[in-house]
Amino acid sequence: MKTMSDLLTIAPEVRDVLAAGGPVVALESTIVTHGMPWPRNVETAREVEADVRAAGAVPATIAVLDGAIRIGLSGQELERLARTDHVMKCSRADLAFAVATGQAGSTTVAATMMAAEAAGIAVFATGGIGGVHRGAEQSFDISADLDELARTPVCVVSAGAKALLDLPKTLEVLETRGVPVVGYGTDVFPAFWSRESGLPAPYRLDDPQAIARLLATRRLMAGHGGVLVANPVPAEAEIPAAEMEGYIAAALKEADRRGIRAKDVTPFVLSLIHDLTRGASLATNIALVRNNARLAAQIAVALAEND
Ligand code: PSU
Repeated sequence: MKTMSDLLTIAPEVRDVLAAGGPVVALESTIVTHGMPWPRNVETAREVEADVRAAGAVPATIAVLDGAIRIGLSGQELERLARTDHVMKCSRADLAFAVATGQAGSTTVAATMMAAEAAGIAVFATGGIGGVHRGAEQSFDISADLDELARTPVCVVSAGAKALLDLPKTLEVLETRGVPVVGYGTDVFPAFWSRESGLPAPYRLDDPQAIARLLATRRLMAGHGGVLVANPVPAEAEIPAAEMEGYIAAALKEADRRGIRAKDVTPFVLSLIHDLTRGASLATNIALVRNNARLAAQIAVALAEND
Protein backbone atom coordinates (compact mmCIF):
# COMPACT_ATOMS: atom_id res chain seq x y z
CA MET A 1 0.00 0.00 0.00
CA LYS A 2 1.32 3.45 -0.89
CA THR A 3 1.58 6.13 1.79
CA MET A 4 2.76 9.72 2.04
CA SER A 5 6.31 8.39 2.39
CA ASP A 6 6.15 7.42 -1.29
CA LEU A 7 5.81 11.10 -2.20
CA LEU A 8 9.04 12.03 -0.42
CA THR A 9 12.50 12.40 -1.91
CA ILE A 10 14.89 12.45 1.01
CA ALA A 11 18.41 13.81 0.52
CA PRO A 12 21.00 11.01 1.05
CA GLU A 13 22.68 12.75 4.00
CA VAL A 14 19.34 13.24 5.77
CA ARG A 15 18.30 9.65 5.04
CA ASP A 16 21.54 8.27 6.50
CA VAL A 17 21.31 10.31 9.70
CA LEU A 18 17.65 9.39 10.18
CA ALA A 19 18.40 5.70 9.64
CA ALA A 20 21.09 5.90 12.34
CA GLY A 21 18.69 7.66 14.75
CA GLY A 22 20.77 10.84 14.58
CA PRO A 23 19.63 14.45 14.98
CA VAL A 24 17.82 16.12 12.07
CA VAL A 25 16.01 19.48 12.08
CA ALA A 26 13.26 20.18 9.55
CA LEU A 27 13.13 23.72 8.13
CA GLU A 28 10.26 25.31 6.25
CA SER A 29 10.44 27.17 2.95
CA THR A 30 7.49 29.61 3.00
CA ILE A 31 9.68 31.92 5.04
CA VAL A 32 12.06 31.85 2.04
CA THR A 33 9.48 32.38 -0.72
CA HIS A 34 6.88 34.54 1.05
CA GLY A 35 8.49 35.75 4.28
CA MET A 36 11.61 37.65 3.21
CA PRO A 37 12.79 39.60 0.16
CA TRP A 38 15.50 38.42 -2.25
CA PRO A 39 18.45 38.04 -1.63
CA ARG A 40 18.16 38.08 2.18
CA ASN A 41 15.77 35.11 1.92
CA VAL A 42 18.33 32.72 0.43
CA GLU A 43 21.18 34.11 2.54
CA THR A 44 19.11 33.53 5.68
CA ALA A 45 18.13 30.03 4.58
CA ARG A 46 21.83 29.19 4.19
CA GLU A 47 22.73 30.75 7.54
CA VAL A 48 19.96 28.81 9.26
CA GLU A 49 21.20 25.53 7.76
CA ALA A 50 24.75 26.38 8.93
CA ASP A 51 23.44 27.17 12.44
CA VAL A 52 21.80 23.74 12.63
CA ARG A 53 25.04 22.07 11.55
CA ALA A 54 27.13 24.09 14.00
CA ALA A 55 24.90 22.79 16.80
CA GLY A 56 25.51 19.19 15.74
CA ALA A 57 22.40 18.31 13.71
CA VAL A 58 21.62 17.95 10.00
CA PRO A 59 19.21 20.45 8.37
CA ALA A 60 16.41 19.30 6.10
CA THR A 61 14.73 22.18 4.31
CA ILE A 62 11.38 21.03 2.92
CA ALA A 63 9.64 22.11 -0.31
CA VAL A 64 7.75 20.69 -3.30
CA LEU A 65 9.76 20.46 -6.52
CA ASP A 66 8.92 18.57 -9.72
CA GLY A 67 6.10 16.54 -8.22
CA ALA A 68 7.96 15.36 -5.11
CA ILE A 69 8.05 16.49 -1.50
CA ARG A 70 11.73 17.16 -1.04
CA ILE A 71 13.31 16.61 2.38
CA GLY A 72 16.66 18.39 2.18
CA LEU A 73 17.51 20.73 -0.71
CA SER A 74 20.78 21.46 -2.45
CA GLY A 75 22.13 25.02 -2.46
CA GLN A 76 21.05 25.39 -6.08
CA GLU A 77 17.52 24.17 -5.37
CA LEU A 78 17.22 26.58 -2.46
CA GLU A 79 18.30 29.42 -4.70
CA ARG A 80 15.85 28.39 -7.43
CA LEU A 81 12.98 28.53 -4.93
CA ALA A 82 14.15 31.82 -3.44
CA ARG A 83 14.45 33.51 -6.87
CA THR A 84 11.28 32.23 -8.47
CA ASP A 85 8.11 34.31 -8.34
CA HIS A 86 4.79 32.48 -8.18
CA VAL A 87 5.94 29.59 -6.01
CA MET A 88 2.79 28.17 -4.39
CA LYS A 89 2.49 28.76 -0.65
CA CYS A 90 1.49 25.27 0.45
CA SER A 91 -0.38 24.65 3.64
CA ARG A 92 -2.26 21.41 4.43
CA ALA A 93 -4.92 22.19 1.82
CA ASP A 94 -2.40 22.84 -0.95
CA LEU A 95 0.27 20.19 -0.57
CA ALA A 96 -1.37 17.43 -2.64
CA PHE A 97 -2.33 19.96 -5.34
CA ALA A 98 1.27 21.15 -5.76
CA VAL A 99 2.59 17.57 -5.89
CA ALA A 100 -0.10 16.33 -8.30
CA THR A 101 0.28 19.26 -10.71
CA GLY A 102 4.07 19.42 -10.56
CA GLN A 103 4.16 23.04 -9.42
CA ALA A 104 6.96 24.39 -7.27
CA GLY A 105 5.66 24.91 -3.76
CA SER A 106 7.02 26.16 -0.48
CA THR A 107 5.74 24.61 2.72
CA THR A 108 4.19 26.49 5.65
CA VAL A 109 4.45 25.32 9.23
CA ALA A 110 1.42 23.04 8.71
CA ALA A 111 2.69 21.40 5.51
CA THR A 112 6.27 21.15 6.82
CA MET A 113 4.96 19.31 9.89
CA MET A 114 3.11 16.83 7.65
CA ALA A 115 6.24 16.20 5.59
CA ALA A 116 8.53 16.00 8.63
CA GLU A 117 6.32 13.41 10.26
CA ALA A 118 6.22 11.31 7.10
CA ALA A 119 10.04 11.47 6.94
CA GLY A 120 10.46 10.61 10.62
CA ILE A 121 11.81 14.03 11.69
CA ALA A 122 10.70 15.03 15.20
CA VAL A 123 11.97 18.61 15.49
CA PHE A 124 11.29 21.60 13.24
CA ALA A 125 12.40 25.24 13.39
CA THR A 126 10.49 28.20 11.99
CA GLY A 127 10.17 31.94 12.72
CA GLY A 128 6.66 32.29 14.09
CA ILE A 129 3.60 30.12 13.59
CA GLY A 130 0.36 31.31 12.03
CA GLY A 131 -2.63 31.54 14.34
CA VAL A 132 -5.95 33.28 14.91
CA HIS A 133 -6.03 36.51 12.89
CA ARG A 134 -7.35 39.71 14.43
CA GLY A 135 -11.02 40.02 13.49
CA ALA A 136 -11.34 36.24 13.06
CA GLU A 137 -14.82 36.47 14.60
CA GLN A 138 -15.79 38.13 11.27
CA SER A 139 -13.34 36.62 8.78
CA PHE A 140 -13.00 33.09 10.26
CA ASP A 141 -9.29 33.39 9.35
CA ILE A 142 -7.43 30.90 11.53
CA SER A 143 -4.15 29.46 10.28
CA ALA A 144 -4.06 25.75 9.48
CA ASP A 145 -0.85 25.71 11.56
CA LEU A 146 -2.96 25.41 14.72
CA ASP A 147 -4.90 22.35 13.53
CA GLU A 148 -1.68 20.74 12.41
CA LEU A 149 -0.09 21.28 15.82
CA ALA A 150 -3.15 19.58 17.30
CA ARG A 151 -2.76 16.49 15.17
CA THR A 152 0.83 15.95 14.01
CA PRO A 153 3.55 14.77 16.42
CA VAL A 154 6.33 17.22 15.59
CA CYS A 155 7.98 19.75 17.91
CA VAL A 156 7.83 23.24 16.41
CA VAL A 157 10.42 25.71 17.68
CA SER A 158 9.17 29.27 17.12
CA ALA A 159 9.42 32.79 18.55
CA GLY A 160 5.74 32.39 19.44
CA ALA A 161 3.02 33.34 16.98
CA LYS A 162 3.40 36.38 14.75
CA ALA A 163 2.39 39.53 16.63
CA LEU A 164 0.11 40.62 13.79
CA LEU A 165 -2.27 37.91 15.04
CA ASP A 166 -4.71 37.91 17.95
CA LEU A 167 -2.32 36.29 20.45
CA PRO A 168 -4.80 35.67 23.32
CA LYS A 169 -7.17 33.85 20.93
CA THR A 170 -4.24 31.94 19.39
CA LEU A 171 -3.20 30.65 22.83
CA GLU A 172 -6.82 29.84 23.63
CA VAL A 173 -7.19 27.70 20.48
CA LEU A 174 -3.88 25.93 21.19
CA GLU A 175 -5.16 25.05 24.65
CA THR A 176 -8.55 23.89 23.35
CA ARG A 177 -6.86 21.70 20.74
CA GLY A 178 -4.55 20.17 23.35
CA VAL A 179 -1.20 21.58 22.23
CA PRO A 180 1.41 21.98 24.98
CA VAL A 181 3.00 25.45 24.68
CA VAL A 182 6.39 25.75 26.36
CA GLY A 183 8.19 29.05 26.95
CA TYR A 184 11.93 28.48 26.62
CA GLY A 185 13.58 30.17 29.59
CA THR A 186 10.57 32.44 30.00
CA ASP A 187 7.25 32.63 31.84
CA VAL A 188 5.88 35.01 29.22
CA PHE A 189 4.70 34.04 25.73
CA PRO A 190 6.94 35.88 23.24
CA ALA A 191 5.52 38.03 20.42
CA PHE A 192 7.82 37.25 17.47
CA TRP A 193 9.65 40.62 17.02
CA SER A 194 9.33 41.28 20.78
CA ARG A 195 10.42 39.16 23.73
CA GLU A 196 7.17 39.63 25.62
CA SER A 197 3.50 39.60 24.63
CA GLY A 198 2.28 40.26 28.16
CA LEU A 199 0.52 36.87 28.13
CA PRO A 200 1.70 34.01 30.33
CA ALA A 201 3.40 31.05 28.65
CA PRO A 202 1.44 27.95 29.71
CA TYR A 203 4.64 26.05 30.63
CA ARG A 204 8.29 26.90 31.08
CA LEU A 205 11.38 24.74 30.47
CA ASP A 206 14.95 25.98 30.69
CA ASP A 207 17.10 23.52 28.76
CA PRO A 208 16.97 21.40 25.59
CA GLN A 209 17.24 18.15 27.58
CA ALA A 210 14.04 18.96 29.48
CA ILE A 211 12.23 19.63 26.19
CA ALA A 212 13.55 16.34 24.77
CA ARG A 213 12.16 14.52 27.83
CA LEU A 214 8.76 16.14 27.27
CA LEU A 215 8.79 15.04 23.61
CA ALA A 216 9.84 11.49 24.51
CA THR A 217 7.04 11.32 27.10
CA ARG A 218 4.38 12.71 24.79
CA ARG A 219 5.43 10.29 22.06
CA LEU A 220 4.18 7.47 24.30
CA MET A 221 0.66 8.90 24.36
CA ALA A 222 -1.54 7.58 21.59
CA GLY A 223 -3.05 10.10 19.20
CA HIS A 224 -0.95 12.95 20.49
CA GLY A 225 -0.13 15.94 18.36
CA GLY A 226 2.70 18.46 18.31
CA VAL A 227 4.45 20.58 20.90
CA LEU A 228 5.01 24.31 20.46
CA VAL A 229 8.23 25.72 21.88
CA ALA A 230 8.17 29.52 22.17
CA ASN A 231 11.70 30.90 22.19
CA PRO A 232 12.03 34.68 22.67
CA VAL A 233 14.09 36.66 20.13
CA PRO A 234 17.55 37.56 21.55
CA ALA A 235 17.33 40.81 23.55
CA GLU A 236 19.79 42.70 21.34
CA ALA A 237 17.63 42.05 18.26
CA GLU A 238 14.15 42.69 19.66
CA ILE A 239 11.80 45.54 18.80
CA PRO A 240 9.64 46.32 21.86
CA ALA A 241 5.95 45.36 21.51
CA ALA A 242 4.72 48.94 22.09
CA GLU A 243 6.80 50.13 19.13
CA MET A 244 5.76 47.24 16.86
CA GLU A 245 2.07 47.71 17.55
CA GLY A 246 1.88 50.97 15.57
CA TYR A 247 3.48 49.37 12.50
CA ILE A 248 1.29 46.27 12.79
CA ALA A 249 -1.92 48.31 13.06
CA ALA A 250 -0.94 50.43 10.03
CA ALA A 251 -0.04 47.36 7.94
CA LEU A 252 -3.26 45.51 8.84
CA LYS A 253 -5.32 48.60 7.97
CA GLU A 254 -3.63 48.82 4.57
CA ALA A 255 -4.18 45.07 3.94
CA ASP A 256 -7.87 45.55 4.70
CA ARG A 257 -8.11 48.65 2.48
CA ARG A 258 -6.63 46.69 -0.42
CA GLY A 259 -8.90 43.70 0.16
CA ILE A 260 -6.01 41.29 0.88
CA ARG A 261 -7.47 38.06 2.25
CA ALA A 262 -6.69 34.53 3.48
CA LYS A 263 -3.21 33.18 2.73
CA ASP A 264 -2.06 36.48 1.20
CA VAL A 265 -2.48 38.43 4.45
CA THR A 266 0.65 37.27 6.29
CA PRO A 267 3.13 37.79 3.39
CA PHE A 268 1.63 41.20 2.58
CA VAL A 269 1.72 42.41 6.19
CA LEU A 270 5.28 41.12 6.78
CA SER A 271 6.52 42.93 3.70
CA LEU A 272 4.75 46.20 4.56
CA ILE A 273 6.09 46.09 8.13
CA HIS A 274 9.55 45.59 6.64
CA ASP A 275 9.12 48.83 4.67
CA LEU A 276 7.55 50.75 7.58
CA THR A 277 10.43 49.80 9.91
CA ARG A 278 12.97 50.50 7.14
CA GLY A 279 14.32 46.97 7.35
CA ALA A 280 14.55 46.69 11.14
CA SER A 281 11.79 44.05 11.32
CA LEU A 282 13.66 41.90 8.79
CA ALA A 283 16.87 41.99 10.85
CA THR A 284 14.82 40.91 13.89
CA ASN A 285 13.10 38.17 11.89
CA ILE A 286 16.46 36.79 10.75
CA ALA A 287 17.85 36.87 14.31
CA LEU A 288 14.87 34.99 15.72
CA VAL A 289 14.84 32.31 13.03
CA ARG A 290 18.54 31.62 13.58
CA ASN A 291 17.98 31.52 17.34
CA ASN A 292 15.19 28.99 16.83
CA ALA A 293 17.33 26.86 14.50
CA ARG A 294 20.06 26.62 17.13
CA LEU A 295 17.60 25.60 19.85
CA ALA A 296 15.87 23.08 17.57
CA ALA A 297 19.25 21.49 16.81
CA GLN A 298 20.06 21.25 20.53
CA ILE A 299 16.68 19.60 21.17
CA ALA A 300 17.21 17.15 18.28
CA VAL A 301 20.66 16.26 19.65
CA ALA A 302 19.23 15.71 23.16
CA LEU A 303 16.44 13.58 21.73
CA ALA A 304 18.87 11.43 19.75
CA GLU A 305 20.97 10.92 22.91
CA ASN A 306 17.85 9.89 24.87
CA ASP A 307 16.81 7.20 22.38
N1 PSU B 1 7.92 32.55 10.20
C1 PSU B 1 8.50 33.66 9.66
N2 PSU B 1 8.05 34.09 8.45
C2 PSU B 1 7.06 33.43 7.76
C3 PSU B 1 6.47 32.26 8.33
C4 PSU B 1 6.94 31.87 9.56
O1 PSU B 1 9.40 34.26 10.27
O2 PSU B 1 6.68 33.86 6.66
C5 PSU B 1 5.37 31.52 7.58
C6 PSU B 1 5.20 30.09 8.05
O3 PSU B 1 5.34 29.24 6.93
C7 PSU B 1 3.79 30.03 8.60
C8 PSU B 1 3.11 31.04 7.74
O4 PSU B 1 3.21 28.75 8.49
O5 PSU B 1 4.06 32.11 7.75
C9 PSU B 1 1.76 31.45 8.30
O6 PSU B 1 0.92 31.79 7.24
P1 PSU B 1 -0.66 31.96 7.49
O7 PSU B 1 -0.77 33.05 8.52
O8 PSU B 1 -1.19 32.33 6.14
O9 PSU B 1 -1.17 30.63 7.97
